[in-house]
Parts: sequence; C-alpha cells; structure tokens
Amino acid sequence: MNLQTAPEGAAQPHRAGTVAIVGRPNVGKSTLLNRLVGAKISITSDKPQTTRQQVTGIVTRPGAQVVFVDTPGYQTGHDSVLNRAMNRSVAGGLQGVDAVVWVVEALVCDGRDEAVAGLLRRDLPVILAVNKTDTLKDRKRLLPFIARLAGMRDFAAVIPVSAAKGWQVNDLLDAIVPLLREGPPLHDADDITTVNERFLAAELLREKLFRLLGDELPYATTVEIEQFKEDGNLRSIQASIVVDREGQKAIVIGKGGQKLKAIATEARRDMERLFGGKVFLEVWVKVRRGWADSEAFLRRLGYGN
Ligand SMILES: Nc1nc2c(ncn2[C@@H]2O[C@H](COP(=O)(O)OP(=O)(O)O)[C@@H](O)[C@H]2O)c(=O)[nH]1
Ligand SMILES: [Mg+2]
Repeated sequence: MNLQTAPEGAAQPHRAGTVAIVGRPNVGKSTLLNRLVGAKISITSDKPQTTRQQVTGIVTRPGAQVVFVDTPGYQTGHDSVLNRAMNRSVAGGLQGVDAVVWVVEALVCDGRDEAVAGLLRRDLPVILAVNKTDTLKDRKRLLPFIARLAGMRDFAAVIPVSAAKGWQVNDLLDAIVPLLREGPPLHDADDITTVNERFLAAELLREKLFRLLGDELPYATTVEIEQFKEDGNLRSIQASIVVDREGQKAIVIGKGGQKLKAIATEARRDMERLFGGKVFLEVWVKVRRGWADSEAFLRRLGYGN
C-alpha cells in the first residue's frame, strides 16, 4: 500500500447522524452552526434569545454527513406562550439525536449552563465545546476550567474553539464523526439546511431587528412573510415586521423611515448572499397586540411544530 496516495479514511464506513447544539443563550451556538456549515443559516446577535426555533445545518464531507440542530437557548425567564414554545423546541431538539455538542463560554459556567447540562441524558455522547476562546488573554486559564467541567459528566471530547474565528471548528467536526452511526447520507451532498427559504428570509429580517433596534424592542417584535415568489433567479418577498404596540411601530420605522430602510437593506443583502440571487424585498410594520401570547398566530409562524 502506498501511504502517500491512499486517501485518508478510505477504508472507513460512511457515517451519518443528527447532532444537537445546546447551551444557554448567547454562548455562540448559532455562530458555531454557521461556521460549521460555512453559510449564514442561523441568525446571531449579542442579545440572548435571538434564536427562537430550531434550525438545521447540514455538513457533508468525504465519508460522513452531520445534520446539526441549532436550538434556542433554554429559557428560564418569564412565562409566555412564545417562551414555552422555545423550551419545547430545546427539549424536542434533543430527541432522537446521535450526539450533543454542549457549548459554554470560556471561563463561564453558571446555574444557567448547569440547567442545560441537566437536560442531557447520561447515555448520550456529549462533546463539550468551550467557545469564545479568542477573548482569552491566556489560554492556560482554560485548563482548570475544563477540569472543573470534566467532573460534571463523561464527555466524548472537550474542545476549545472560537466559532467567530473558526479556530478548531474542524477538530470539533473530527471528534463528532466517530460518534455517528454507520449509514448512508441523509441528504444531498449540496444541501446545507432542511428549513425552507421562506423561513430563512423571515429569520434574516428578524436578525436585523435584534441588531439594529435597542435592547428591549427586539423581544416585542417578530416577522411574518406575506408573500414569497420566485421567478428565475429573482425572489420577490413581502414581509411584515410585527410589533406589540403603536409606539414601537414608530421606533422601528425611525425618523423619515431611516431605521426601517437600514433594516430592510441589510436583510436583503443577507438574503441575496444566502440564496445566491437577486431579492426584491418590501417590508411593512404592523401592530398586533399580544402576538407573543397568541397561540394561533405563533402556529401560523411555525412555532411549536
Ligand atoms: N468573541 C467571540 N464572540 C462570539 C463567538 N461566538 C459567538 N460570539 C458572539 O456571541 C454572541 C452570541 O452569539 P450567538 O451565536 O447568537 O449565540 P447563541 O444565542 O448561543 O446562538 C454574538 O454577538 C456572537 O458574535 C466567539 O467565538 N468569539
Ligand atoms: Mg442562537
């Protein structure tokens, strides 16, 4: 055998499976998913609870396919129909998975992190990903931190990463593959997600609300796609930003409509990048009192499926 030309892992069986990415809000789960997949399919912001529903990301490499499930961070805050739907989504995301990546922030593990760890079945292989290591001045400080977490349960691997910079994200993938079952790929090699473009469009617009509005307002808003038409390489999308009160509508629109314009422009750019084609995007703002507590409305947006 010629070791130099034999492709690595050529004799290995193909593996495939589903892996949940869990962790408390804001540790970088969605950033990690996007880094793994190499495209922005899950929205991110510096505010907790940006992700509200499950998003899948598919990674195909020679010999293996991993379907990652990004979950909302587990909510311990106030009780609303929306928050309960988000927590169902976390628990649901853990059903039927082959392995879990539990994400924590370097040097931080508090009660909220421990609550997430408590949800993980003992017999499930768990990889601990210690994220945001790029913020550390001295990586040596990770050692005692990792030692403390390693005492909490058995981990299949513990891997310091930086989702933002991409550092060691491939090593994480390398550690995941052996945990999957032998079997054929579950999706086409060029699929990157199972969610549809209509959902992704709503999410990309919602991300701009989290990034461009103040601290409180994003939580009072959501997005509904009214129309999604594809004509060749052009997508025509009509979307509503839904707010809870009249006063919030004025803030979203901004002086002379500037705020709404910035939100729509940034969203359109992201959509064009992700969909690989031109997007014509029209955005309105509408008031719908108590939307976060309206079962019927949330169901229409796809929550609690
Ligand atoms: N410095 C640094 N920031 C990160 C990293 N990963 C994520 N973030 C930031 O942390 C915040 C939360 O990220 P997000 O992916 O939305 O977290 P999630 O709530 O766990 O999905 C965002 O502002 C990200 O840019 C990282 O590796 N390093
Ligand atoms: Mg997220």
